[in-house]
Amino acid sequence: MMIITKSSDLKVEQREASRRTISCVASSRHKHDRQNSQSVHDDGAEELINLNLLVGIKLKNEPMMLELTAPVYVTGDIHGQFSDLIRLFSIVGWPPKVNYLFLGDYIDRGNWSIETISLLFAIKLKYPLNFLLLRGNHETPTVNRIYGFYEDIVRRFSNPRLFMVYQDVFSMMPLTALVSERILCMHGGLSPILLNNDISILKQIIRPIVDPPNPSLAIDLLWSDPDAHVQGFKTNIRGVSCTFGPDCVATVCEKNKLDLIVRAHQVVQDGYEFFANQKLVTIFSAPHYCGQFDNAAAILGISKELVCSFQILRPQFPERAKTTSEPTQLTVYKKL
Ligand SMILES: [Mn+2]
Repeated sequence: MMIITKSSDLKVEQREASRRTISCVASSRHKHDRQNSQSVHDDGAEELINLNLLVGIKLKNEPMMLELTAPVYVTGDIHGQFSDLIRLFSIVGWPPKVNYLFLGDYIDRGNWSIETISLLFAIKLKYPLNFLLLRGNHETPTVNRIYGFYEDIVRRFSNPRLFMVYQDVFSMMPLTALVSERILCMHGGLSPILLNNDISILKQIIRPIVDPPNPSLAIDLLWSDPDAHVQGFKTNIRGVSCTFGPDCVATVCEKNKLDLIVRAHQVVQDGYEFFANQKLVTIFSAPHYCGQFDNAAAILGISKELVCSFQILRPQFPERAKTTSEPTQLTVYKKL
């Protein structure tokens, strides 16, 4: 399934793609500052709408559960931390040099949501087969209306359509990915529905889903959290979806012959954190999150042989010059 796009001058192409995106959103900032008026002008909104429409078609044609083959790098929450995303690509490799699977939450919280989602969508458009984007809970209108994305859009663009165009694209994003038949990935976590069904049910979720109902399989995949003190499923203190215990992870893995579940959705101090006897790992890829945490970010590398390792991005404080480290932990998941 995973096909690496071949090109002789990939780096040049990539730089051009990102520069175009940046110049488009930068021009919106500049023009807004200069004119600060309601008049209709070319603020880049039309170009972003076109980008969204094209990406929407790509996403719509993907299966609801992506099935891919390692090697791949799995990335957690980004939350508008554009410069950290650039740092991540610089360290791990610019697409399409390596395969990427992102686990959602591209926007909100950070200051550069539009730049972040635009760059990711531009790369998705150029390299759709080895640059894969799952949906996070922030890629839903009830959330991104409140946590920054909507305000970014209305402040910088005069086109009222733009916000809803983004929601249309988000409603088409796949919710899960299965790597080499052994590693299941999603943004949030497990659902009680997975106790009584095998994971093929994940392929049957119907799109578009603008705002997933609570409760539902879709909302659990986007919102649920592991909790070591829980057995089975319990109400989540977030007020949405549920929490699940290590026993649920063991059951779902055993039933579906899975080695590992990879999810994002929670800040973890080292950028990654294991749960349930290393059957589940949380990945978070926004270092120094919101400027309020001193967490590192991590990217999970899964080799062709299903050896998992973590690339760590340290927060960039002046007193801590170290920006990355060697892979810290190796866990071998053998294919049977
Ligand atoms: Mn989240």
